[in-house]
Amino acid sequence: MTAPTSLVQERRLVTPIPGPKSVEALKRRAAATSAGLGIAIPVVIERAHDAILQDIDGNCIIDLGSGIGVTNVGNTNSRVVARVIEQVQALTHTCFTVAPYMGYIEVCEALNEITPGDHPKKSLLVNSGAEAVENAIKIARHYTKRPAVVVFEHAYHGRTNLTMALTAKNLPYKEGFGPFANEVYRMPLPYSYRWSGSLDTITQDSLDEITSKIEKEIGAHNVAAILIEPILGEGGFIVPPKGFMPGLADYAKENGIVFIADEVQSGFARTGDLFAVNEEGVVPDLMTLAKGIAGGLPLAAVTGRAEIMDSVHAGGLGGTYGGNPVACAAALGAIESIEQDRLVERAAHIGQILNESLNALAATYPVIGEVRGRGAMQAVELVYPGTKEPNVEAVNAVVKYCQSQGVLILTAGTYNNVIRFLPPLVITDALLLDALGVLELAFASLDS
Ligand code: PLZ
Repeated sequence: MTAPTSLVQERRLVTPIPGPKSVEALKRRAAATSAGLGIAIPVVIERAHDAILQDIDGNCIIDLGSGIGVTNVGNTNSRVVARVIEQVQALTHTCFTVAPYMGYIEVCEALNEITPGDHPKKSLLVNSGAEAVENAIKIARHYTKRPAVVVFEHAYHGRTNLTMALTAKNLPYKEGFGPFANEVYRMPLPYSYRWSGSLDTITQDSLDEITSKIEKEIGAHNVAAILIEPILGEGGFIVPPKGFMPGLADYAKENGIVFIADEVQSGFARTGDLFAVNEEGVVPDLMTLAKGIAGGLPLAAVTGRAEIMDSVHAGGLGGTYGGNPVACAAALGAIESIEQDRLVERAAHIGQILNESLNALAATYPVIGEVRGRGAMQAVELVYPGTKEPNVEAVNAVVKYCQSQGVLILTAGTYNNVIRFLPPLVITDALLLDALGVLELAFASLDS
């Protein structure tokens, strides 16, 4: 068997970013790939391990994005790689609904076990986060025989037709791609930094407003599902106030509504808990899972109450590739790594370092309006000093500076003014501190 990949965990620049080979390759990218695809950093990556990405010019870049929260266990994690190699040589595909195989069953058993709640659970495997969300809505509608879906401001749930309707932000996700699916109702989200009411009563006030809107505008008896990200990802790492998630889950329960937690970005140890809902002991009826589930291979899942998952007729759910054997092997490796390498604790530790450093920066640079997040899911919202006006200019300058020094960071936010930090949970303290040093220089280089 091939030895697991390794790469020295050090930032190292041998050319400017982008280097000459990347410049040439990016010309081919522009000529060959759809202009509809964005790009965060203008380099082409050749190999990676844990938190280091090496580009085709030989630059070693610190990855603070994990491919948007995917490589929680590190890139080319050795447990994932070993299982993938073994699996790809044994069986590449049958289609689970044609002829089953053990990997799919084992992943579902693991998910039923590790997700919150000790009631009987079942799972469905698919290929992407959007597909998981679509299936969760299909199942909730089938189970309740109701049409309406309640979603929130600042939400992100995917790019397919139904999930575009569920996603809040127009540009870039929805512009020109309609018409969208109907029976989707958007509710206000208690975004404390931008909440106009009193912060003392934000939880109760927002819950009252939402439940009153549901009663008046939809009728609770017409609502199949309430769908929410426990910490909003693309929306800018908005953490709903304490008590909000439990309050929403209780309301759903009282009204026979399926409560769905979209943990695609917040799940798999990211927040210093296995799942973000664990923080307040919320037990969703269904959860949508993806990204961190399989250490970089395409896999996603819906996991939840057996009676809901089993309410669908045989043949009602499926897909050619869902739960592909190689992706399942990767998931078993990733789940093993989360447990054996104690990544929940590691995420909490990373979160502490990140949060302290970002708060220290905020004390010096008034362009940072707020530091927020949980565990290794932290962000800063940038504003024009003394106001809450979104400062996209500063975000772009900081991102560009970091890139030029070999640090990859991602942005987010409804107003495009949030910098988010989602490092692999195996990042060393030394590498993280090096990246944070670069970030400090980036803020120091701003004009204001
Ligand atoms: N639900 C909470 O964060 C994916 C989007 C990247 P897919 N977020 C990254 C982009 O620009 O396309 C996401 C998410 C939440 C669902 C999804 C969708 O997951 O695997 O990208 O379909």
